[in-house]
Amino acid sequence: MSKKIFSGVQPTGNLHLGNYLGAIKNFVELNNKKENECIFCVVDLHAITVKQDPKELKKNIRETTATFIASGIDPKKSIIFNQSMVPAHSECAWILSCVSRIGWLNRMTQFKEKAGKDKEKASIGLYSYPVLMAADILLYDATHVPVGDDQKQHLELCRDIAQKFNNDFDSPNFLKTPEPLIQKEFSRIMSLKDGLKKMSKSDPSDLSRINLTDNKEQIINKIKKAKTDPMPMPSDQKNLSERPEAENLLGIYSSLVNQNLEKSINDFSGKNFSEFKDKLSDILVNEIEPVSKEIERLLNDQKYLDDILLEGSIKADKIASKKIKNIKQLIGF
Ligand code: AQP
Repeated sequence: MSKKIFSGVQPTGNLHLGNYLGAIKNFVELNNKKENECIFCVVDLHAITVKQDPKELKKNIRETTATFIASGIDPKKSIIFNQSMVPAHSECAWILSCVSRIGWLNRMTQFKEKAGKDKEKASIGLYSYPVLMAADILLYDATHVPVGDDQKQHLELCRDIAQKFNNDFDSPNFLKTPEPLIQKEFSRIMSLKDGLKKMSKSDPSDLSRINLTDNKEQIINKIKKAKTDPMPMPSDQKNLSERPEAENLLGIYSSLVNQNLEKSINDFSGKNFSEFKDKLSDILVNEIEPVSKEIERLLNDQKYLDDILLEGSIKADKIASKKIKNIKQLIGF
């Protein structure tokens, strides 16, 4: 069955192994299926929910675009564009924010995590971020949204918003409720420094993540310094959750070699971490180094990247402006 795919990545720099294994690899697989219609968005409006340096933001928009292409998304097959070039996203987000309920947003755990203790000082944009995300998806009638595990709650909210809009305006199935596409295993990659914390772009420690722009030496060094525990490699899954760093590294390994956790545990059962880390570094270098080199090459051709975004935004705008016109009609504008 053909799928209409929509997903986005924030151009906030330092795209990492979590983004890659949790989301981008999945994008590439979906892009490669002939029957799918895919739209991949550089969500720059989401990025400004926290303060951004304008020059850095511009650079990061190109870098995220380059990462999509270097990872294997074909811009001839899929639409790649940046959100701020299509005005319907902002318009639709406002309309949907009038349909959404404060109680729903109050339950979003990502806001609580990102705003931290000082919620009063967080931007309103950071709070209403999931409504903009719903607008992104619903404008394109997406049937499936590939995301990492951390976005599951936002996807559920998107479905609630779509259903409420359809009820409020007596238009059954007008906004399509999308299905999340979340990897069954290894959908949340954790920090290399703390197995209980998500690997994240905004972690102040660069050693906490493998960046997709890291070279061979950096990858090897980061894996060498990755936190472990004093015990030998685990021999079964029992009590593995009490060893979050071992579980995370084994998860990364399993995801990269495409095998289940049990098989990876058997491969390294009782061995020293150093032996496992050498193997993991080799595999990571093999997977990430070509991507990193291609990102570097593409970044030297800014015009190519800007043209991809311009072409993509023209195509996206055609779809989104039609939908927003219908939305406006329904609400009586
Ligand atoms: N650690 C992760 N494991 C698995 N998937 C992940 N994703 C992010 N981190 C992990 C998935 O990557 C996609 C793009 O994410 P994003 O850049 O839009 O935003 P994010 O989830 O807020 O990513 P970060 O790294 O945590 O950014 P910061 O530090 O800026 O907040 C999404 O599908 C996400 O699920």
